[in-house]
Amino acid sequence: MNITFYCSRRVYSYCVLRLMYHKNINRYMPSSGGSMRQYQCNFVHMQSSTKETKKLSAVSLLPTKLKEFVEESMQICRPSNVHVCDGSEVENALLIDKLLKAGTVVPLPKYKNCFLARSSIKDVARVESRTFICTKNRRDAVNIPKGTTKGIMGNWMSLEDANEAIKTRFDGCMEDRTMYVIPFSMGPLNSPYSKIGVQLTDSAYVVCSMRIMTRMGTDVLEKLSSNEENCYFVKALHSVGKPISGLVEHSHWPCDPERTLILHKPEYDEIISYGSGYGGNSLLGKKCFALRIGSTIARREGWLAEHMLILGVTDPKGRKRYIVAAFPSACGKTNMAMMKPSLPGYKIECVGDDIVWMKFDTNGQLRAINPEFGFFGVAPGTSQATNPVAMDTIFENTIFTNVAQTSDGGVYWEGMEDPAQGVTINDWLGNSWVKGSKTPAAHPNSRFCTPANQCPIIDENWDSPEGVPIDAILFGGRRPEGVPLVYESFDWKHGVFIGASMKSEATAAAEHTGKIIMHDPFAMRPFFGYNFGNYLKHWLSMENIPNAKLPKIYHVNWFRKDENGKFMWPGYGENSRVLDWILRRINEEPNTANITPIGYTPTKETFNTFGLKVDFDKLFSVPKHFWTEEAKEVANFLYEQLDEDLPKEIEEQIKNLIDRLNFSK
Ligand code: OXD
Ligand code: MN
Repeated sequence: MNITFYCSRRVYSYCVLRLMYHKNINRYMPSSGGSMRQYQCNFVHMQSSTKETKKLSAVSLLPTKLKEFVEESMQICRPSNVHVCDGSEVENALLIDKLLKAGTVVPLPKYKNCFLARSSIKDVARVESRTFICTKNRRDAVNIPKGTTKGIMGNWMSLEDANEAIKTRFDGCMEDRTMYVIPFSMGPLNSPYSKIGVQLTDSAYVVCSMRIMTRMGTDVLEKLSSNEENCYFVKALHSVGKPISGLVEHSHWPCDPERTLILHKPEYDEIISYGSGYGGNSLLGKKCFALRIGSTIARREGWLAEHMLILGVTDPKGRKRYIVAAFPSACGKTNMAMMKPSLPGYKIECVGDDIVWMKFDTNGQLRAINPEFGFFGVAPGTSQATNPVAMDTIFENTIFTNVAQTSDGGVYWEGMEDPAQGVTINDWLGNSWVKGSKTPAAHPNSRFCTPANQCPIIDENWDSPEGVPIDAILFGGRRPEGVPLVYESFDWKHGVFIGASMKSEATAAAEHTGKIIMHDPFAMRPFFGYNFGNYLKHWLSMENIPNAKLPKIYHVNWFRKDENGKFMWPGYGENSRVLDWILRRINEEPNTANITPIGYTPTKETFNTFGLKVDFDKLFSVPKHFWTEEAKEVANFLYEQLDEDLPKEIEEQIKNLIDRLNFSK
């Protein structure tokens, strides 16, 4: 193999210093310089005066475990170059330049340092049907449904089949390309809650996006080698696959959609992703690590890795609380995390919009970090009206994917304010587009990938190694019928049952289409790293943590419609009224709740609807007929999906709900 190694002077110096330290070398002479070169050097041992003339690449100088991972993957993928990433501005500029030359991205001169990528039409979303958890025993990865029921909580593949699939896909898949080595941290590098990963990829688009979404580069390498005996990292191997000849018009976006496969081996903390460059399939720190592998690590270590936003809310008296909320993909987590509250005196600050890692500390306080470093948000629907904070965040240092482009060098998507007179639009495929066209301008799952610290309301503790204290957990979804705006669980077990019963209208974030209502327990259905029954047991076990102060649990639904199909609640900034009530509950204000069969709902006196035209009674009604059907359907779902894996406590919750409904008016 004749491979060229690239890295920056910084990475190389780091590697050389390590080697000098370990091998007792006193001096080295770099034979080349520059910002991003092929580095090699001669080492001089002062004691023996011997001059080592061996060419040493940055890879050969990496911590042993990492070196082995890279070298083994090089043997399989056979790249022509290897580039160890340092995460610097210079490196990023170099890669963007490469992407511009390849036509993978185009510049957006209207904004500062923003680019637009157009993917292949066959590679636009997560592919849940091709995503697998690979374990020795099937039941460790997925719950076993009853009889012939099809399981919907993830897919299992045996390790043997996975290894065979990897062999047939990865053999020589990086020939004539560069393999990038991306050291990254999920969470602040110095936080006890954080974990390190290393992703190998053949996509420069992925490197640039990972630089936005994670803390990546030389600092992470340094952290890895600071404790070489316990050098731990999650291994993530990614290839877009070879370009396929049939997709000539998208040759700038190599992918292999027919053979795409996303595999997770939780027993080895490994991720292997092939064939797709789309974010959820290729930015392996996000769904693959922070949720699927993360949830298995969390179970092992006694914490929670969840599909949730984190926000800080300060009331008019200056009391601040942090809240996490789990909504299925594309249900408005980013909007809520960046909410501009309509209620006077309230302030919202954003910690994260998609993923949370949280753990009870030794004082029993639940503390959370956002393991990510950026936002990979759904663009359509984002506007000055719906999310002005996001609009103030995303027009700098951002990679947009599959949005429409305007003739003045900007972007456009459905819901966004119209461009100025005379400005024309090209849709996400690059074709000329006019308002009223049958096809959308932007792909419904088009995204912005933007640094979190650009958010004008980013919380002062968003990057804090100790995380933030959590006082409430919200579950929610798009429920057009029957489900009140907000209700509170009776206790922790009931809250876990509410999470298990979550449902929502399908979205464009994955391959599902249509407005069907799908079960999405804990908003984790596509992201469980292990058997959902065991996941429920893990959540239930939090009650046994000595002195754990269990946060209150709520269900919210911004999407209830009236008999004319109109939304009953204005949503967005008005959702601060729901937070106001939740804070009253947390602060144990008296007379704030009515008891209903499904949980506590707000009293009219303590839920602020001042200035709004809403029908309070309808918004909070708990229709007996609807809920009796709902309870039956949820019970059926849980019994059929989980069968033997259904925890006794959840069975009890089902019975209790049915009993409460039977005895209600
Ligand atoms: C996401 C998703 O991209 O949930 O965040 O699909
Ligand atoms: Mn998500």
